[in-house]
Amino acid sequence: MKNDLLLQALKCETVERPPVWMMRQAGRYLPDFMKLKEKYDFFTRCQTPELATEITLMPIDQIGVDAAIIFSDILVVLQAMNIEVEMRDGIGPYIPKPINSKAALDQVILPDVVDHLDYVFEAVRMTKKELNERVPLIGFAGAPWTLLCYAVQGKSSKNFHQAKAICFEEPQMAKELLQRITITTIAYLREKVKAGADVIQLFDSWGGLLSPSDYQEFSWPYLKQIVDALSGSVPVIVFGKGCWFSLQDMSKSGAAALGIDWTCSARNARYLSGGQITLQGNFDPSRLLSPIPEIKTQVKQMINAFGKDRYIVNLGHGILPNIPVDHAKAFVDAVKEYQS
Ligand code: 1CP
Repeated sequence: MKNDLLLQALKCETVERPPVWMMRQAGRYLPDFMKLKEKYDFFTRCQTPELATEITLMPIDQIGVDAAIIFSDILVVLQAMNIEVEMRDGIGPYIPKPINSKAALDQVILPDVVDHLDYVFEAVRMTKKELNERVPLIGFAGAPWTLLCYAVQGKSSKNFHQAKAICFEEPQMAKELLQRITITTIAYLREKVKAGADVIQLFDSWGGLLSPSDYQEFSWPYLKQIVDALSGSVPVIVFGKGCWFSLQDMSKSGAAALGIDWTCSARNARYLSGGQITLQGNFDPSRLLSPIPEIKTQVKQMINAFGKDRYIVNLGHGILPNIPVDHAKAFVDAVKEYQS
């Protein structure tokens, strides 16, 4: 691997500078991506390995990040489980028949992931070939809790009340769904690793909606099963947005690194995670709207706060669609210019 900074940081090795990549770096704000978006709908982009590969490589060539993340979506796992998912303009993900009853749950299958999701594995193989060992490739999945949120609520929501209602009114049903998602996700990620993914990141984007004790019941045990199943083969990064309360458990789980959002200071994150594990984050994505000199100053301060080792520079959540490309590039350049 020509640039293995990310792998070094995940092994807690001493690095000349920390690696940098950005969550959701492969879409959203890049003009070339917007052009493809006019021509092909969302799931066509995911299901066509040539397109997924092209999109995955854009930020490597145009922004200079130290890792690629395969272009896909966390919701493809639900599709494989016989849950119909559409991507609607102005709404985002839309599930016409939400899983909100036992009858609906009966329709949810444990799929053969190779039959249903081979297009993802093909995209991983093709991207690995095109990358030609320039930088590592990250594969990903959603946490079972975050996928349950969409499956039950049927679309995005500020608070996912219907998803929570199922958990608290019908906990056995919710847990059955969480377990089926977990089993499918493990099979899916094992195939992604077989296809060539060097690192796996798990996104628990809605974990912070749960109380710490409910997180222990409805999210963490399922995430932990996935970490246990994968961490022997590749480094696993766990990102729970708003999940500062779980950093201690996560740090003892076998995960190689933990993602941090911008509401948690570097100092608190290091304290809560025990000070040994690699951390990733946590620039406020909106901060990329600041003038470039300000971005550069704040990136330097952020690296000083986390420390250059056991650290992966990233945003605290996905990049926003309205970020100017030169600002995203300035964020990456600031890391490359870093001197302690
Ligand atoms: O037509 C389009 O381009 C739709 C926008 C879009 C894109 C570019 C969606 C719909 N998904 C994606 C790609 C995507 N999604 C990636 C690919 C790699 C990359 O862009 O770098 C990844 C890693 C995801 C992961 C994802 N999807 C998450 C977890 C990360 C996060 O942002 O919290 C979540 C929650 C989703 C669901 C989803 N898919 C798409 C949208 C708009 C959403 C979020 C909707 C919501 O706010 O609930």
